Amino acid sequence: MFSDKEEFKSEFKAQLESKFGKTIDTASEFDTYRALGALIREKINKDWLKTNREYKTNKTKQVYYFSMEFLMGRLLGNNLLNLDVLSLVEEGLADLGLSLSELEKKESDAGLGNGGLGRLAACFLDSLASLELAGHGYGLRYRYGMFDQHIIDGKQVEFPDYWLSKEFIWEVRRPEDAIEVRFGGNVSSTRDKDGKLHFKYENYEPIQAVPYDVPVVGYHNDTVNTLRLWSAEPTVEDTMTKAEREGVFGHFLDHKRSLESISDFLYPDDSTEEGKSLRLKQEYFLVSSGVQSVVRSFERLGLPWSSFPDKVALHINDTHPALVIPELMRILMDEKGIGWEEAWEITQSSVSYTNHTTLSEALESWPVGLVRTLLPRIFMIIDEINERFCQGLWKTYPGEFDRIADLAIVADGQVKMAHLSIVGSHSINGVAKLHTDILKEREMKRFYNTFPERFNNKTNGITHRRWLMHANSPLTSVITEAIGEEWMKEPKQLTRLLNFKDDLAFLDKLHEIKQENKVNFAKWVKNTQGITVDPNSIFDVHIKRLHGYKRQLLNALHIIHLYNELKSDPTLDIVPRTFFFGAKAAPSYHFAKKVIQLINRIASVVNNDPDVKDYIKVVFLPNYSVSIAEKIIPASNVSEQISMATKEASGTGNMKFMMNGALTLGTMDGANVEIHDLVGDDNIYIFGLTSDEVWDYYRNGSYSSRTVYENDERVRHIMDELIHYSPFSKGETDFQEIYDALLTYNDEYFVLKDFASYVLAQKKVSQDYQRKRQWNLKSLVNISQSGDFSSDRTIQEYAREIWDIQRVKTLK
Ligand code: HBZ
Repeated sequence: MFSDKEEFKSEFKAQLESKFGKTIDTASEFDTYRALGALIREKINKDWLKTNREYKTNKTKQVYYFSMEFLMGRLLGNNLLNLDVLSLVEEGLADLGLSLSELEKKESDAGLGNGGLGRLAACFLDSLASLELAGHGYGLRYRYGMFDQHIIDGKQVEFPDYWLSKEFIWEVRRPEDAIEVRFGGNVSSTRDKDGKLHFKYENYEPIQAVPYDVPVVGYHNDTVNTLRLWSAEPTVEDTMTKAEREGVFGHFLDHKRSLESISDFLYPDDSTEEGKSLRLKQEYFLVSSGVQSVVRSFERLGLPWSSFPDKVALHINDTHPALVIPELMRILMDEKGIGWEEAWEITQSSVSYTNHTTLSEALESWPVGLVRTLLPRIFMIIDEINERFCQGLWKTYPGEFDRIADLAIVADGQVKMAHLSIVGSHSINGVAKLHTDILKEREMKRFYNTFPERFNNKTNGITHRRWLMHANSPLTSVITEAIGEEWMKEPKQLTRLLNFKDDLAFLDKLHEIKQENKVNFAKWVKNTQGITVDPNSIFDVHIKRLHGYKRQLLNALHIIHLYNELKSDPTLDIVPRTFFFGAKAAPSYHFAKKVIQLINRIASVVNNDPDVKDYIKVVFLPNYSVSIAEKIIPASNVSEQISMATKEASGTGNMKFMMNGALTLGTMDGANVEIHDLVGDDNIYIFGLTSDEVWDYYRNGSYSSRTVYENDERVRHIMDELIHYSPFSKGETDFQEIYDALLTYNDEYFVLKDFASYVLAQKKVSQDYQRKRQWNLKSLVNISQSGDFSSDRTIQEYAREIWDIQRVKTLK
């Protein structure tokens, strides 16, 4: 890499001159950022080549992680960290009068994801490379990522996120590896003299998929894996031919644009399936280009097809890429001449699937007519998979029509993608223990009874490199001073911090770091939002997508309650708190947008009321992103993880906060259950109904939000303030919809039901926060147990139990 700081400086200056024709004095900050990026890329390239060569020569088994989303965030800082040149570069730049942290800000966040699912994929890539595992990401190169959120007049307004306008310095376009993907048209079949059927696909529309490769750098090793992002780029020839055929040269550009639109934008809905045909096109575009390129690489090994599953693992991140299954079948049968049984065996042994949700509105299904028109050959194959599967079921469960109809892949005029994924995979996993149990015992019970051996749990994780070492370097240093460096490669070693639980000086140090992070964050809030926040107040943070089940509304109602208490007794002794929110709502999710409006209304009331503003403050951070998460999590005291039990599959934010010493205030949902198991009752604030209690309410149908309203005066007061004249309603009907959801429609997510217990838990938080030493001890326990939630642990489990892959070489 660089032998020392001086070498870095001279290479950097040379780069600036040769590539950009600039000197330190004449270069803009953006030029210097690009020059630094180009220099680092050159260094990475060598190891990238070496890694690829090594995989090829050793015929290493490769994992391809297919995901419609990779929420990468910024890459510069993390690449420098993983390359072990972070401080060298930082110091070198400082010598030249430049600040690395300022240059880092020049990079746009690669926001190619909605939330947890997309960020998990990004953490997994970091762990794969860091553990020297041959695993790559396959995704789409959206021209527009997750929308840019502005708050105007207290409401969310969406703007396009044209992240590529700034040039994405890490990608390499590889036109030589382009693939043709085909849509529409029709299929005819003929029989040869041996009676074998041959399918001919005609009149289709071809689209070029051009890969852009992004290097994924492992931590302190020589491994560089690949994130391959496909872009739809029609060839001029195709477009011209079509225009010629149809005699519409005038529409040449329209046609070109309509083809390109496939990889234009990320769908911003994280938990509802809209069933748009462009979305299905995107899914097949990713799948077909990806599987074709995987098959090409496999063929270069010169091995028999039967060894495909020994060399390739295809993982599907939720059902979005489920067409991997029929696409691989199509290639093996139609292009390679393999028979159904063998093709099926190969496919099923190669594919594995992760489920991320049990929300019924998020389950994908596509109308048969749409699939048949857009992907005629793929539909035929899905239909045949379904036929054979149902026949098999008939043999095991003769006469059980209901069961078979319930399990069928094609039913009620729909293709059910979860069913296709289960039937076509050898492994199906949930993302936390509770979630996997719910899949096995409830949502996928019949499938579990049919294929029990396929189901397994892989509790999510996060990369401690980005979320602790990079985001919180002061805490990283203190940990390392105490227990040495090994934890960085083996995060479970963080448990050694427990040896310091009686060390007052160490606990004080943890406290000082948190304070320092809070002060810095408060400065950032002042600069960007113009809001003054008190670093001595409790930083209580609720950052995640806005969704009914995540219950930002419960937090908001509680703030109204605190406000009411303070107004009725201004002498009330309350511990000052700052409530931070960051959340994007899907543009078409009206209710979620109303909650954002309510939070902003509460902020404007509370922050401007002289009676309360020194005790409670509310800050809504617009355009919540990976970069904002990296700033706020190290500065947090309380982590709000308050979903309605049974609804949050895992959560990963909860893990990031814990690792940075914040205490969880949460329900027994998702991975909160496992955090609770690890830290124990004293080091977490658990409240609300448990999953079993929720199931009981469902079974009895006995929940009545109206009864809560009638019996709890506090609830009544808050609810009435939403619709009657109050500082929050301002006499308008803005929040009628929220009122109705909670009372007229019986509160789908049990917000009012859990209100009382949430208030109690929040009180306990305030009391405990005042006992500094105990609080710091709780914080220490959380950090020390967080190693279990490193995505390195998760990825090792996937590698061993699902993908059957091993480390390529040992760590340096
Ligand atoms: O996946 C999330 C779960 O809600 C969360 O509990 C879990 O921790 C995380 C990682 O396993 N699910 C999502 O983030 N889902 C999506 O973002 C999504 C995106 C597009 C869709 C559907 C869901 O069409």
